Amino acid sequence: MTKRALVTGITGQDGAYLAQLLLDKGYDVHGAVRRSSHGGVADHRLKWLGILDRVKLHDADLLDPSSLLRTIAAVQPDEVYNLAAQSFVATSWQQPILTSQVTALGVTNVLEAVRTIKPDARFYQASSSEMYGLIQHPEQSETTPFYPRSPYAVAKLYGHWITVNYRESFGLHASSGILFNHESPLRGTEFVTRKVTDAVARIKLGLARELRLGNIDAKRDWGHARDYVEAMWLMLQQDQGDDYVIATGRTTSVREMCEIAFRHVELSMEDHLVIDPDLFRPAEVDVLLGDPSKAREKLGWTPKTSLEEMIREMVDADLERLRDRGHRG
Ligand code: NAP
Ligand code: F7E
Repeated sequence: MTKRALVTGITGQDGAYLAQLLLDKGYDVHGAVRRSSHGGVADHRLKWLGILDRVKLHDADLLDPSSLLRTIAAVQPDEVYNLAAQSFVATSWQQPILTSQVTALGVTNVLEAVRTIKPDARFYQASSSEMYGLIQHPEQSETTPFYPRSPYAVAKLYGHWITVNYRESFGLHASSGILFNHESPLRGTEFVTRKVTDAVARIKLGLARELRLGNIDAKRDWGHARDYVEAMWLMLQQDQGDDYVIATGRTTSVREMCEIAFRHVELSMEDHLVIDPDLFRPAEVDVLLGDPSKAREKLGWTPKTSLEEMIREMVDADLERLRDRGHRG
């Protein structure tokens, strides 16, 4: 029997890679897409992966419960992956109410639709290492206490606990993946890795001269999105829903990540980097380092791509994109 999956946030970085993985596994893949005035732009990641014509898209917004109910009724999914969110931490201080509505309450909207229409569907919630914030232990695992440091992180904490609560209250097969930062050539350019690789490619091609960053002493545990979506799928293949940390177990500063990118194209970071105080955040998450032991032992999951390999892949993809654009004039 062909399995059916519904992915919210299918137009985002993870949604696109997850859709590709599920198609490769023979799933019938459906995505919930919110309305955009930029028709044909929102689905650019699905096009980049060459899978747009293989997924079925439904008009649904996390802020509109009836659109979720109708979509779940129409799709009758075996698995629901809730990846939709206002996901940019910096924006969450500019739009805290919207962030709470989508990233926190939106999770309840999806869970309610699942509980009402398809309670036997397996549910995945995209939780985040940002929930650890002001870290309470040098290595963060499923049992480390949370201390969120942004409206985004507070919203994700709600999403995490409402998922746990629906599992415990209603017996839903609901899992929360506490994913540490994961990146790829499909990452939005507002996030620091892609901002760096895009700028490095532009500087290399003579299209820009400088790269402006905020706090380059912040440290993150960075992995590849392609590896991380596999962990999401593995969670829903277990007999019971549960919570899992997905991380590499290595932490690197923004400064070192940036050096890797410049080194790849034989440029010196010092010649181009400008520190901009306006890019510092009201409250920072200084360092994150995940302990993925449980995922390794229970899911058999390990990351495949090193930070160096990923940054090189991202710089190369940005060089190619910019060169293509140049040819098209
Ligand atoms: P992303 O690229 O920003 O994608 C977010 C997706 O959510 C997009 O498809 C967006 O649609 C959709 N969306 C936003 N508001 C919506 C609404 N009101 N209704 C329906 N859809 C809406 O994020 P990502 O990096 O793929 O991350 C996927 C999920 O994992 C997010 O929940 C994020 O918070 C979480 N997460 C990410 C990381 C990471 O490092 N990437 C780590 C931990 C957790 P549009 O295309 O229309 O904007
Ligand atoms: O920042 C510092 C910034 O925006 C990383 C989201 O996917 O991962 C992501 O959240 C670090 C921070 O990611 C710039 O201050 C310095 O310390 O790439 P980021 P994030 O905030 O860690 C988590 C796990 C999620 O769940 C989120 O959805 O880099 N930094 N200078 C900068 N960051 C940005 N964006 N831009 C700068 O110029």
